[in-house]
Amino acid sequence: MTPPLRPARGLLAADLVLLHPPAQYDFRRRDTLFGPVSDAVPSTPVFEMYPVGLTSIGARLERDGYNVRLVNLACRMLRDPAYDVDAVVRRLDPALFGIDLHWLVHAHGALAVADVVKRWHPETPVIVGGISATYFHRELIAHPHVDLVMRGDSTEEAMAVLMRVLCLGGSLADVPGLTWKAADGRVVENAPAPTPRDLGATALPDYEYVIRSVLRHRSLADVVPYADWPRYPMTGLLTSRGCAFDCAVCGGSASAGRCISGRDRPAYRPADALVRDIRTVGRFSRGPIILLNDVRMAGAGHTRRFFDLLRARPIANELVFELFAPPGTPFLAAAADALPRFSLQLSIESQRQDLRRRFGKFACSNEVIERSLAEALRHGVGRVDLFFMIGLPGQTYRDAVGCVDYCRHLLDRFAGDRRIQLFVTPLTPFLDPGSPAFERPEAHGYSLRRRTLEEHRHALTAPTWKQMLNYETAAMSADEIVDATYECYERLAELKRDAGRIAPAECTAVLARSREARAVMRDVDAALARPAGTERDGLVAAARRRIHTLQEQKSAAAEELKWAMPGSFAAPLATARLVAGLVGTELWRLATRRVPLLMRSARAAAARTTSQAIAPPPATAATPVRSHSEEWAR
Ligand code: B12
Repeated sequence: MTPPLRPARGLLAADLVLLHPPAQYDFRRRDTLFGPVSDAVPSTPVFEMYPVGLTSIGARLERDGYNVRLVNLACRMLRDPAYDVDAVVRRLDPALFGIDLHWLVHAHGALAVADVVKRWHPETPVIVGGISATYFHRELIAHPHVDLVMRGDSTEEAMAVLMRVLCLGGSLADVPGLTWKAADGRVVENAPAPTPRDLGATALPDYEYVIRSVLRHRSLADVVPYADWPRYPMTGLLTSRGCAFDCAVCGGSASAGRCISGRDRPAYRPADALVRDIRTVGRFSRGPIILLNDVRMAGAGHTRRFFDLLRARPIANELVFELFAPPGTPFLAAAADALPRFSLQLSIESQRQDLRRRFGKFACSNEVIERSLAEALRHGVGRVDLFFMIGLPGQTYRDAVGCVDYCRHLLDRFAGDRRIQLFVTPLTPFLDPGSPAFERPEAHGYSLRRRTLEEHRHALTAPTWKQMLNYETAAMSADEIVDATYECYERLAELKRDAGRIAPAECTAVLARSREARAVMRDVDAALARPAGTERDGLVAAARRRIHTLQEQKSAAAEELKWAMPGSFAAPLATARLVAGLVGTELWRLATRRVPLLMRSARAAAARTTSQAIAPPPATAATPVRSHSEEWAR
C-alpha cells in the first residue's frame, strides 16, 4: 500500500528520529529494587545504552541524503531529573520516528515512548526494531501506537527502502522485513530481508556518524552511550553479527539467530575495516576499546591479518578482547607483540566443567583454563575479568555459591595477582527469548514464568528484581536464585577483603547493603502475599521508599568493572583533525546528497495526487493502552 508522502524538508531537519527508551519509562517516579540487573555492563538499570545499529542505520541513510537524529532519551532522563520527554518529542517533526526494542528489558519504556510520540504526532508513523521487536513483531504490531515493525538483525538497506517509500513514494509492500498494518486493518508481514554475509560496509558503531550528528544537532548529550561516559569514556566495537556458539541461555546464539533473524551463520567485520574502526576511535580517545564477540570466530586467517595490520602501524589504545574459549599461546603472543596493552574478558560462567559444557562455552577442563590464565599473565595481559553466572542450566544452589571457593583457589594459584578480577552475576532479569532454553525450557531444565511481550512489559514494573525474573530452573527457585546471588556477593566481598583487594569498610558496606536488600525483599513478599487492596498497596509503597535509599548506593561490582582510563581523550590535534575532516564530508554530503534529495522529494510531493493514510489497527487486534498506575503499587 502507498502511505501518505512525507517529503524531506530543510537542509538540516531530521527525516528520521531514533529514540532510545529507558527500560522502565517512569523510573524517576517509581522506586524499584533492580539489584544486580546491570552489574555486568557499564549502563545503569535504566539500560541507557542504545543499540550500536542505530548509528549504522544513521550512517547508511545519510549516504542517501536523509538526516537521521539520534536521541538517547534514557540517558537524558537519567542525567537530568527535569528532562521533559513530552516537550522534547513535541518539538520534533520528522517523517518517521524509530524506537528500539532490541533488549527485552526495554519492553516497558519502548511502548511508553510510542505512546508519547503518538500523543503529539498522531499522523507520524512509528517504527520499532531490534532483536526483541523482531521476536515479538506480531504482538508489537497489535499495539495501537506502533505502525511498523522492522524485523532482522541488519536493517540498514531495508530502512533505506522505507525512507524512500515515505519521502519519495512507493509501496510498503516493497520494504523487506517489514511488518505493517494495511488500510483494511490486516497485518502484513513482508518477506524477510536477506542477512548480509559480511560487515564490510557497516561499522558498529559508526563513530563518524555519531560525531557528525553531534556537530549537526549541536548536542553531545543526545548521543552519549551511557550516563557515566563523560567521566569514563570506554568505547566498544562489535566484531560480528550473529554467533558461531550456541549457548543455552543466549538470545544471540547460533540457533537464536536462525529463529529470530533467519541468520544461518555470523557476518564478520573484515580485519582491515575493524582496524580502521580502531584507528578512528584512537583519534578521539586514548581509553581502552573493547572488541565485542570473540574476534577469533572469523577464523585464523582473519585473526592473523588483524594482528599484522596492528603490528604494521601500532595504536596507542589498550584493546580488550571478549573471548568465548581460553586463548592459546599464539593468540596471546600476537596480542602482546602488536599492542601497547591488552586485556581479556572471559565469561567462564561456572567452576564446573560439566555445567560449562551444558551451557555451551569453555567446555574444557579447569586445568586448561588455568594454564591459559598463566600464559596470559606471562604475556603481560593488562587484566583478565572472569565472570561467573547464577541461574545456569542444571546449576544447584551449592554450585552457584561454590564459585567463590573456586575464586579463592584462583587467587591462591596465582598468588593474588591483581590482574585477575573476579565477578559473579545472576542471569537477570530475563532468560533471552529465542535462546535454546527459552524455546525448549524443559529440555534445558528451565520453567518460564513469562512468555509474551505484555507479560515482560508488566514484569518490568515489579517492585524487585525477583518478581521480574521470567524463569526458574529445575534446580533453583526464584527465591534460591536471589539468595544465592546475595550469598555470593557477600562471600566474594569477604574474599576480596581478605586478599587485600577491597578496604574493610567497603566489604562492610557490601554486607550491609546485601542484608538490607534481602530484608526489603522479604517485606515485599509479605506485602504481595496479602489480598489486593489499599493495605497491600500501602505496604508495598513503604518497601519502595526503603528501596529508594538502597538503589542510590552504587554497586561495588559495577565500580570494579571499570578500567583505568589513562589519558582518556586523544591529543586535541588528532581530534580536531578528525572533526575538521568530518565537517568537510558533511558539507559535501549536504551539497551532493541532501540538496538533490530535497528537490526529488519536492517533485514527488507535487506529483502525488492521492494518498492513503496508514490505517489504524483493527479494534479487535489492538492491545489497549494501559495506564501505568494500574500495576504493582508504587
Ligand atoms: C554487543 C552486545 C552488547 C553490548 C552493547 C552493544 C550495543 N550498544 O549495542 C553490551 C555488552 C554493553 C551489552 C549489554 C547488554 N546486553 Co547484550 N549483547 C550484545 C551481543 C553480543 C551482540 C549484539 C549484536 O549483535 N548486535 C548487532 C545487531 C543484532 O544489532 P544492531 O546492529 O545494534 O542493530 C540492528 C538491528 O538489531 C536493528 N535494530 C536495532 N534497533 C533498532 C531500532 C529501529 C527503530 C530499527 C528500525 C531497527 C533496529 O537494526 C540495526 C541495524 O541493522 C548480543 C549477543 C549476540 N551475539 O547477538 C547480546 C544481547 C543482544 N544482549 C543481551 C542482553 C540481555 C543485554 C543486557 C540487557 C544484559 C544485562 N542484563 O546487563 C545489556 C543491556 C545494556 C543496555 N542497553 O544498556 C541479549 C538480548 C536478549 C533480549 N532479546 O533481550 C543478547 C541477545 C544476548 C545476551 N544475553 O547478551 N550487550
